[in-house]
Amino acid sequence: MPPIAYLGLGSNLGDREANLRQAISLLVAEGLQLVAESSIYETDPVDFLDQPKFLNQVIAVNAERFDPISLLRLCLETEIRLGRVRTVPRGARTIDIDLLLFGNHIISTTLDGIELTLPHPRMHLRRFVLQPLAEIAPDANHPLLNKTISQLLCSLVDFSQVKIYGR
Ligand code: PH2
Ligand code: MG
Ligand code: MG
Repeated sequence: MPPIAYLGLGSNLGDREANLRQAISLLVAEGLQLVAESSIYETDPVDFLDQPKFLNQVIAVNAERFDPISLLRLCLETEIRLGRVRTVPRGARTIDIDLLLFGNHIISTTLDGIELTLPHPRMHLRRFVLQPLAEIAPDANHPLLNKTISQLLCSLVDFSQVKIYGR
């Protein structure tokens, strides 16, 4: 079985839907094989509330040609290629690409100034991550909490709005 990685995509600036699509095509062009794609969800902002609504989506990729750091580097490079400028932490962005899970890896490291924590340290607290993730991988395991994604979603206390985006 090849290692499956789950990526969380988010956009709340510009043409949000086009930003998600372009992110996926750039990632695929760089050698990631798309295994599954959730619906697109429109979500209320969390953490930093005074910003536009997000579109969020989760994708599963076959990451056999990557290790966790090189995959994270690809995500960050793709954000830059799509014009992301980092101003307010957790604020508005054209595109955010977060590495949520990489197989069952548990990692906390910094390499060349890039911080990597796996599983993503806040993924289990966020409805805008767990709901799309549960759509494509309800039985995936959170290796640190030893719970499935659907179990995490059932006990989630984030009730911010996350609804399927009608195009
Ligand atoms: N990302 C954040 C902060 N808040 N809220 C929503 N709804 N969706 C996001 O992707 C998001 C957020 C920081 O990465
Ligand atoms: Mg993020
Ligand atoms: Mg990010």
